[in-house]
Amino acid sequence: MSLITVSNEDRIGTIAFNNYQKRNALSANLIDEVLSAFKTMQQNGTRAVILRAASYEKVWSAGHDVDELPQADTDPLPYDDPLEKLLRAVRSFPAPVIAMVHGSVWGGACDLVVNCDLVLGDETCAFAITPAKLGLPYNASGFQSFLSRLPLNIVKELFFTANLLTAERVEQAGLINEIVPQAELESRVYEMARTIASRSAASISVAKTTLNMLSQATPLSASQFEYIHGLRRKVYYGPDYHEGIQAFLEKRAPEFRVD
Ligand code: YZS
Repeated sequence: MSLITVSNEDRIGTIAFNNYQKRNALSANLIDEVLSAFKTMQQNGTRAVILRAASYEKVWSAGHDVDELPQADTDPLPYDDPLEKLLRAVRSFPAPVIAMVHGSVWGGACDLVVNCDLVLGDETCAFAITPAKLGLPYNASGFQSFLSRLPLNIVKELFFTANLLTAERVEQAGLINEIVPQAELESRVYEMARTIASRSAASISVAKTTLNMLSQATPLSASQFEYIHGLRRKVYYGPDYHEGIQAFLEKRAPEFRVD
């Protein structure tokens, strides 16, 4: 059975997560389906894509499928991880990708949302980024995506507390373009997509590519990158990551070492 639903009308594509049993966790299979939908939409000249959940539930997406994360001693978010492939597909899609968010957004799904070009949500939307609950060292490209969207102190609050930030807070911080009442969310999102589709596709495409490049243009030397990578390696080889994943699988709170 398909884990997403896909539709296309008037060159506006819709990709909807449809695996609520697993809280729309971003499994490799679900991501494969999304990547294939993006590919078809690109071939069809789709002018805007809306990324949403198939129904209005409490959770928009629970993030990376934790069952598919390595249990220890391996980089949990390498370049070829399915989530990373999805983020690159969103960034490189030649037309805008709009996240339409009802409900809570967790971990890697937050990274997905900040990589979307525009984000509209309703009063139920809330965002938590949770590597500190799993003892997981987040990757530099992920941090960069958050930093290109949010002030440093808000990124730190998200990563240090792993708490949900409410719709009001994320709107103030600039993560989201607009909070719209639930009853109007869908019509507002599709209205924005229709406006985009009526403008010059060539102009928008080059604007997206250029803005993405400029917003990510942080000079970092090779040795600084290797230093960061070494810090991450210590964490995914260390006890916290092992404990964090085990605790999730055993449905208990993690007990991180205090020394
Ligand atoms: O027990 P069953 O088989 O029914 O499965 C349960 C959950 O185990 C499953 N599920 C997940 N499976 C894999 N990966 C997930 N991320 C995930 N989340 C949930 O879905 C079934 C229903 O879950 P419940 O917990 O019973 O649902 P509910 O009581 O409605 O609570 C929903 C939330 C979303 C609050 C809860 O499931 C939750 O806290 N999930 C984990 C959220 C999270 O921390 N996600 C971040 C995962 N990590 C990442 O994306 C990054 C790698 S990082 O860690 O760096 O941020």
